[in-house]
Amino acid sequence: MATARLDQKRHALVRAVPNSFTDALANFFGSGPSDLGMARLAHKKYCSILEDNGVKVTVIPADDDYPDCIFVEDQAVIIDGHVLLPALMAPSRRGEQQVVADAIIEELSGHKVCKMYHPAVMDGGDLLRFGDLFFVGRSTRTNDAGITELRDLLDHLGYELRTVDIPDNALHLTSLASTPTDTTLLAPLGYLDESAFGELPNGGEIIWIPEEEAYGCNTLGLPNGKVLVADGYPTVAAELESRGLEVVIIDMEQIRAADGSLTCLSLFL
Ligand code: CIR
Repeated sequence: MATARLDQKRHALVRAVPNSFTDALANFFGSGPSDLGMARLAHKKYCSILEDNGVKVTVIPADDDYPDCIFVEDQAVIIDGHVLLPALMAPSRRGEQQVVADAIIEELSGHKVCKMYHPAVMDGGDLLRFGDLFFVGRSTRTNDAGITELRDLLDHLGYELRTVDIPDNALHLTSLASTPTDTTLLAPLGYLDESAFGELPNGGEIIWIPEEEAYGCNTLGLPNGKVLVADGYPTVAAELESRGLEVVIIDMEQIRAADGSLTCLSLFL
């Protein structure tokens, strides 16, 4: 998930790959997963990398009624222990949320949970945290009413929120951008223009990546300075390594085929 600071990434919720994963929605980066075995292998590898790097991983069982259920990032927004359950735009994904919400509530007992209702809509994948600054994608999955509700929560927490318009050829903000550290933002040229994020606070840097490596811009930074990067995006890997970060490469082919990226697969509690 893209709403945790690096130091908050100690416990991740993930959801196992359902037998129906080959029916997952795919309209952007992918044309649909074709190999369930490879998808499961990639998911297992993802969980082991987190565990090997000191992150506790809790796995929610899969539900074959929900082909996209591995993408837990979309089902909840967790900011400093405050939980917002967004209303999902995609009808086939709405039923995924209750089980994820129950798992969060069990782990974070005592924290306040807010629920968003239609016509406000939002996918958690439209949120990106950059230290104390947040970005939200205005996309086919997140509308202005949803952004207003998110803004209420962030105002309450004292954080700034900026809106980024997502082009029609992309799903989410996190499909295009990530913050491998609390002061570094990766984004692709071509999809977003160089003023999309505004002026960053002191010490912040945007690394612009060539358009053909747009998918690779979704990375997952860990508290120990390692960064997960999808296999096949050499410019992304080289830019991070040149800044002293240790890159861990993972094969995301089957996850990408369902328009999913690294951050989509986890929620940090
Ligand atoms: C969908 O279209 O909803 C899924 N196939 C992909 C969701 C990816 N989630 C994310 O980027 N946060």
